[in-house]
Amino acid sequence: MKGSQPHACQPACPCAQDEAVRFAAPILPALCLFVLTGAAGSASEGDFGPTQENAGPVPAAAPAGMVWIPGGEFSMGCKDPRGDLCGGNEPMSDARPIHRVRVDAFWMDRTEVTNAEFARFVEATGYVTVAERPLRPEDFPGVPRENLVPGSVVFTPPDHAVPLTNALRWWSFVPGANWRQPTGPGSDLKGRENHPVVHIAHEDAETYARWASKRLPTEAEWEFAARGGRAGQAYPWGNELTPDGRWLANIWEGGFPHANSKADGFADTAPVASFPANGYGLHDVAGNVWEWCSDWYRPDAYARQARADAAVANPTGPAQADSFDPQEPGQAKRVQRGGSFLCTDLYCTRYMLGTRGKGAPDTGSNHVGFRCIRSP
Ligand SMILES: [Ca+2]
Ligand SMILES: [Ca+2]
Repeated sequence: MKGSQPHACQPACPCAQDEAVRFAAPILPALCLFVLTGAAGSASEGDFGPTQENAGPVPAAAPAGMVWIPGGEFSMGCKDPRGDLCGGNEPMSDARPIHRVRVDAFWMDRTEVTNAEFARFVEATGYVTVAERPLRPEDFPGVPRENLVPGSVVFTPPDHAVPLTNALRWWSFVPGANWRQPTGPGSDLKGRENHPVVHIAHEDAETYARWASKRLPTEAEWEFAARGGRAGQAYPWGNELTPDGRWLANIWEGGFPHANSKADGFADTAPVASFPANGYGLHDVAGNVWEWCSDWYRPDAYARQARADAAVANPTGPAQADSFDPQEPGQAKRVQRGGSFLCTDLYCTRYMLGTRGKGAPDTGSNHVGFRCIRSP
């Protein structure tokens, strides 16, 4: 990133680097929200070794909308990006140690699942997403019945700068918000058919995947694919956030959360594939919407699975009972990857390759979606 122009990044982060973001409202997605504190404690940086793709021909007849990911051995994780231009303020401790991992080949959706694709699934199956279902009083003891209304979490930014210490300043539970009504009653999908579907809970994504004879990727499969055959890069396109001043992902520019400059062209989700694909033909593996993976989250997952003597083959992450988020103990979480249109180097640089996100499985929001894979 040396030689980058400073104007390509945001002004200096207004937050102190040791400032903890503390909020544990169960309605909130994890995502960009958990920032600035190291999750896993110290871990060795490690080094990136080469990506060694599996040999062998690409099978004929690619499934519609999918690209071939050859699989192979690669270095998984990321270095502490603080101090790098555009590296943000987070140590990304949960993405270390960088370690060798091997994954088998698979097909992967070249884009996030779109509203049009999800609508075909719902039309064929009558599926009702988690955000559309009535809330059961027994699941919410003590909550008045009149408050038990279906809905989801929507980005509702203030019109002025606010301290980045409490995500409730820009997230709200909106009754009636769901994939059909991304910002709540009165909103719809008109003109958004080719945008990624949002307000997707983990089970919604899994159910869609099964219907499509696909599955969700493991975190290792997702990262191998997102790296596009390259090793140790900060972004799918290289090591500079905006080469030649070009924005190559739908993230957030300007003051967060109040003043999106839309320098990349989009304040909200963008139609899928609005930006160039990575080396494997995958679009939007950085930004646009977060993508669910099949793994349960814990911050020390890599330390537990890494081997010094060999690559870890096809890791699937910890068991549900072992899932742990120090920022919301007691809430098992699934891994999410890639960041979203709300990620910014002022607050959350999880569009950087190798970084990790997490979310309560029953909680979608208007920046969480998914894509699927299929084993050959
Ligand atoms: Ca944007
Ligand atoms: Ca994405």
